[in-house]
Amino acid sequence: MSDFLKGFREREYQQNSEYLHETQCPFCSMQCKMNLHEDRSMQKTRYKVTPLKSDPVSEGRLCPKGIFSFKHALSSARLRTPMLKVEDSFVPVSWEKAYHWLSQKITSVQEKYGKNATSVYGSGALTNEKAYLLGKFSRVALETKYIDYNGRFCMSSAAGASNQAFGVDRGLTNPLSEIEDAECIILAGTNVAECQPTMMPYFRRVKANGGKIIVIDPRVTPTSKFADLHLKVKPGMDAALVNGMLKVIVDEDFIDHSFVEKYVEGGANLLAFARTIDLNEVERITGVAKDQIIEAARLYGKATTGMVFTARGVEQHAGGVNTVRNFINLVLMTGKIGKQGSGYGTITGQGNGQGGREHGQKTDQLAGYRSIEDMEARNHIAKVWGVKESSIPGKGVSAYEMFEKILEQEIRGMIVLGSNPVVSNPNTNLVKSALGKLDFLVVIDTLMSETAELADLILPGSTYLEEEGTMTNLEGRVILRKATKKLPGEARLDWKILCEISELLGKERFFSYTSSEEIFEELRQATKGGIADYAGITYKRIDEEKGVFWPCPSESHPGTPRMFVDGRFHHENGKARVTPIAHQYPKERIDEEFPLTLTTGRILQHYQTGVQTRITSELNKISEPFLEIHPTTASQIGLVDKEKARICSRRGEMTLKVKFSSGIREDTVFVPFHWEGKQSINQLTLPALDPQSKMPEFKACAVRVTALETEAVDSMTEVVNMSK
Ligand SMILES: Nc1nc2c(c(=O)[nH]1)N[C@H]1C(S)=C(S)[C@@H](COP(=O)(O)OP(=O)(O)OC[C@H]3O[C@@H](n4cnc5c(=O)[nH]c(N)nc54)[C@H](O)[C@@H]3O)O[C@H]1N2
Ligand SMILES: Nc1nc2c(c(=O)[nH]1)N[C@H]1C(S)=C(S)[C@@H](COP(=O)(O)OP(=O)(O)OC[C@H]3O[C@@H](n4cnc5c(=O)[nH]c(N)nc54)[C@H](O)[C@@H]3O)O[C@H]1N2
Ligand code: SF4
Ligand SMILES: [Mo]
Repeated sequence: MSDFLKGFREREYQQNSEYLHETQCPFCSMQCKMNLHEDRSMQKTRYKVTPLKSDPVSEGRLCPKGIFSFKHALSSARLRTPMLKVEDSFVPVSWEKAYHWLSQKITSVQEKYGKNATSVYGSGALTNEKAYLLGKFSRVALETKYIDYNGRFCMSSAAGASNQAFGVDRGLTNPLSEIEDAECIILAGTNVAECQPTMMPYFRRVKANGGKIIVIDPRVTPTSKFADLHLKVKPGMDAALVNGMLKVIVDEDFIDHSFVEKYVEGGANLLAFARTIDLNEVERITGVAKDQIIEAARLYGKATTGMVFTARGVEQHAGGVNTVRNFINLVLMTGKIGKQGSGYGTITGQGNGQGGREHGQKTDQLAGYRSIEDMEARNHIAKVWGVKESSIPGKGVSAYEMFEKILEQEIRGMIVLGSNPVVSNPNTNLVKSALGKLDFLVVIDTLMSETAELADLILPGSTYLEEEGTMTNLEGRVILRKATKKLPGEARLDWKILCEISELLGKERFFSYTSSEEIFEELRQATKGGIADYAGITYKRIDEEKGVFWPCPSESHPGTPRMFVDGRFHHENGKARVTPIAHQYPKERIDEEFPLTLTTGRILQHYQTGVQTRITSELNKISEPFLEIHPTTASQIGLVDKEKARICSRRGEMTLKVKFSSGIREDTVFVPFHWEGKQSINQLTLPALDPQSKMPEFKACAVRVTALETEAVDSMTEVVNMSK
């Protein structure tokens, strides 16, 4: 343990049996800092959480998920011992036995079918240290090319677009503190009020300063209610909507000509394309009135400063990369970037959605956002790891495609860390049947997830309370989370588990870490000179400076809160790139049989597949699965508010309680994805992937909603796997 961390532990104070642990919320990308109070004065220890006023990101705020975030981590439902499946039920076993079983499995699968028959599935919830270690574990310990992670569903389209346009992908190009300097904000496909609630006050300040907020979303949300202008776009049609805005911006000359000339490549081409756009056609295909498009373009175009934010609403589409590029086209053509209060941001989702996508969990990537196909990058990483460049495998396939590889019997074994793919993938019927075909499935989790239930071996890992490490928040700020509690039962630290499995495979010399900080020290070397350069960041600096923004190439470098200052972009010629984007329709068009578009997303109380929040009664009791539908559409079908209806796509069918909302488009229905089993909407979603980012089209597929005959409710709750 470093002196500095020792110092921290000593700083924990004890007062009337009350202990205070400084930590941060494990959930979304805001990573709000908080204090966990532990009161041991009574027979049963009591806990509560309070926000940390000195946190520059949350500014001392917590949302309900944060306030109750200790519940799952300290619950009796925590996994406390390894469990091996014997004849369909789990039997607690010792670590020794678990590892013995696992090493035999890995060895026999690899001997029979080759190293690539084993695979790894990671997560954007993991610390940078674990994300980095998992990438190394898969390439050095398992020697497999098959590694990918749930961030594929989360960030990859915006990442792809940013890399193409700017030559680098860092969530927000500006710190949150600059939002208030923007005169106009565009929030496209992002429901901040429910998904990053503690970020809302930053936008409130924009309004207080006289700025305008535009929200683009097919439905009224707590975020859109706050907007000055709400464009209720048809799901999947955002690229067309932006083309409409670009047309107005060109015609009314809101272009920043000198910026485009100096710093942007492809401007003339885009201008010529934008002139050809027909606003009436845009109105027809997007469902947004022409006047509203013109108003939005004027608000953003006339503003001297402005920021555009996108999230999963525009990114989780088969054309997600192109759509985000079009939003960035808007930003670059108006020169609103690289300045105080002007920039672009994809609002990262998971706690370490940003860092998780930088250090090698992506199949085509090595630490520091390096490409696994770049010889220089491979040589650099090989040196840091102490292996031969030629021993580092090439790229495998994306997250969903790994399940297809299982069905093709190319993958025979899988280790999952920090994800629940049987609930979070599209078309989960396929995912479930794939997992059933594996020779072995190992899940390292802290709670019994639906994926863990299907495992052959469950290994009890660590939560945010027990494990120190760094997380990179939505701003690109690397922050340090300290360990505060002891592990329950026989649970072990995730990173130690990875090191121990490496040892089973005879690779202990590459994984001989004694602390998370030691892994971070290696990560610094591995990222040095890369795109996401952490070389200058140390635990000590993070603590003293309340986080350090990457890129930070040396210890004397201050870090980079604002990117692209003075128009310096990261492509070789220093210029950013714009390009004409032709809109595309969702892959599955509505028709007579399936006349409505299903879009999916989140609600305030639950987190992701719900494993961590469904067991918290304070959060769970105020929410239940539902299907949001416009009353006009509902009455045409004969639905009654709050009663069950049947929803059906080409891949499956389920029943859900109906919730009327006059705020949603009449041609669209919305279902959150937080529930499992028969209530999991991903039974119905479409696995169409963006060809560039491989992100699935979670946000649009064709469905039919029908009324349920009351007496038939029971038989119809059975999920019909229509793909069989
Ligand atoms: N409460 C809560 N907070 C979370 C999470 C959670 O599970 N629960 N998860 C975290 C994670 S990992 C992520 S990725 C983020 C996600 O954060 P968001 O992306 O903000 O959340 P979503 O609800 O998935 O989608 C946002 C909005 O997109 C809209 N939308 C759907 N289709 C379209 C479309 O075609 N165009 C446009 N413009 N909008 C569309 C939906 O109506 C929805 O309101 O949240 C993070 N925070
Ligand atoms: N229909 C639809 N589907 C979606 C989306 C959507 O908008 N619509 N959004 C997609 C997005 S953006 C995302 S990010 C994914 C999320 O999908 P998942 O990653 O599958 O969802 P989580 O519920 O976050 O699962 C995390 C699991 O890991 C465990 N866990 C968390 N942290 C740790 C840790 O540090 N160590 C260990 N050992 N275990 C840990 C939790 O207990 C939980 O079981 O879902 C995607 N799926
Ligand atoms: S905003 Fe996000 S990080 Fe902050 S308390 Fe809520 S869920 Fe946790
Ligand atoms: Mo996400």
